[in-house]
Amino acid sequence: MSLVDLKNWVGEVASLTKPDSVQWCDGSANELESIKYLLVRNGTFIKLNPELRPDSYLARTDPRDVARVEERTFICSESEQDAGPTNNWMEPSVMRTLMRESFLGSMRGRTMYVIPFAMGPIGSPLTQYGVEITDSPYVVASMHIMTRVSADVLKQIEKGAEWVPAVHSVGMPLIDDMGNKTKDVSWPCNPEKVYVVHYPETREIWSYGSGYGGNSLLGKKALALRIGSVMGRDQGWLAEHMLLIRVTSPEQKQYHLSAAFPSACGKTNLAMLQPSIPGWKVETLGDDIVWIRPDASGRLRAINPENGLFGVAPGTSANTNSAAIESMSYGTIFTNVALTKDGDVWWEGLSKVAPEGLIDWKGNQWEPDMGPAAHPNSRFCFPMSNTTTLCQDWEKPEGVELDAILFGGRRATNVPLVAKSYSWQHGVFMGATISSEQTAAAEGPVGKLRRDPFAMLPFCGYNMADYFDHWLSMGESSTPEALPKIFQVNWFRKGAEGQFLWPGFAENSRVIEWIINQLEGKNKGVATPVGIVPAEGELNLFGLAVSEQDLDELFEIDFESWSIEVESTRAFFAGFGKKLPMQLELELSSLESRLKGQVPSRSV
Ligand code: OXD
Ligand code: MN
Repeated sequence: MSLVDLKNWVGEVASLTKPDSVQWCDGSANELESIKYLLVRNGTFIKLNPELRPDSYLARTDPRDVARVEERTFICSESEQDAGPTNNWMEPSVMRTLMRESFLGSMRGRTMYVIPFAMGPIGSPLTQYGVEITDSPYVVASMHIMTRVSADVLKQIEKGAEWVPAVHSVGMPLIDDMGNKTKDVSWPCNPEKVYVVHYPETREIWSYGSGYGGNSLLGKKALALRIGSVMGRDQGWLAEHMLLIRVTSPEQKQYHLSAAFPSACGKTNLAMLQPSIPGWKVETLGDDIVWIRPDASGRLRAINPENGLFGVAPGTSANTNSAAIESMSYGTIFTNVALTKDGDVWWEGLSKVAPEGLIDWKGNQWEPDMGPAAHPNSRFCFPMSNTTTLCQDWEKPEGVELDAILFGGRRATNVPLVAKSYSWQHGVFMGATISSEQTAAAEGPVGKLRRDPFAMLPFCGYNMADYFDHWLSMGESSTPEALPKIFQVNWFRKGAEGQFLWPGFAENSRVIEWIINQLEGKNKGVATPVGIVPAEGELNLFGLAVSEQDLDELFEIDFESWSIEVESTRAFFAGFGKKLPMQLELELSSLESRLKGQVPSRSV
């Protein structure tokens, strides 16, 4: 679609939504300043104390608009089968009628912003372009951080670059059909009528009723993952819910690792890891989304298409992620955290004791018996350039070569601390069978175990069984030597008393060290039914107080509970019917026979 198409489309959306005015964004610092000024004037932003936290703001959402709404997220492919059993689907023509009705006059009394943005460095062959239309200045300010908003995107479109049209409205017009005016509120939304809609064939996005980031910053989950995964299927690449890091060993050798964990399971912490073991260094390339493409030599190359971090605040502290704490010391937008007496922010886990005189995320004077002061899914949002652990090559247009891929989840039982897959196919099986205890990142019961294949359950824009197949085909198109090796990790295993068996955070560098030693062939590991785990003495435990018993439990593979896990995987796979790739069934049978067979289990 050309620049003329873009201008026509903007005109069409304006005549449907009927805003008071249309403003084209250019991504400049002045534009951001005036949007922030407007947000403070509207009461959406509270300016934090500039002496404590310069150029930073707090936004409080409507308490009904605090997370991604998966049951209102739709993949409207032409055929229902293409959306698959894990997505909500509606006939595209029916949804288009519904969207037209919803968006009709939805921006009355508001400004309609047109945001040209790039996912990836402008001009890079791996980059995708988009244009988001929104009536939310909060979205404009956040898109400035999370994507590259720039008039240069229009130049790329003029030169013929493809772009994804994305329309967003908070769904709360200020003037009704009769011409009556209503007063605006600090967080306009329409929570009873949320729709986050994707049309994969025409690569369009329409989002209505929610201002919360995951539903409204359409470059992120909607373009970079849902539409991105469809583009990847069609063009031979992968759009993944992963972090991306560079690890430098004491020998100064560099490795690049990506890792997929479900939402709010520690991707940002691993992305900014400060190793506890001497001589090792970790640098950040991305914390949430990675696009992976094979190069001419069959190596997989990865880029982070985002420009910022939108991380979960609770639990983040100088102990758990000191780099994140330093990186958000200025130029950060916080959403739904608590406000301190002196105009700074606070959340559960930032310090052991809550400061006195907090105002909670709903704007009320807070008392400890009132539940959390910050919403469990409250967020910080800062540009990649703030990141103190930023890797200088993070914007390299050709991306970095991937050496290892990690899959993880939040599992109190069964899954060992680390296991290496036996092959690419076995690694794909590990990704396809990720399950995790649910977090507050999405609406739904926290703690319930759910399958989240490749951590992509809410983000895969097509049939998940075809997506598994696409992963398998990526392996077939290269050689085992050129492909990254796949590992499964679990920092969250608990002992009989409900205590975490592994300290996690900075100590996870010990697991990374073992992984890299595996890549280098420096350690042999022990074959177990679920994969290769560290042999006795291979995991560097120097200076760490983990008891022998806890270590045994961390790697225990209990036949009974794994048999239940196998049955649950079988039932999960059955949901994909005939579309499930036969290689995954084979992997399940192999796991079953390894469990029944005599493969030695690890002794620590
Ligand atoms: C996120 C999520 O916001 O995964 O990154 O929910
Ligand atoms: Mn995420």
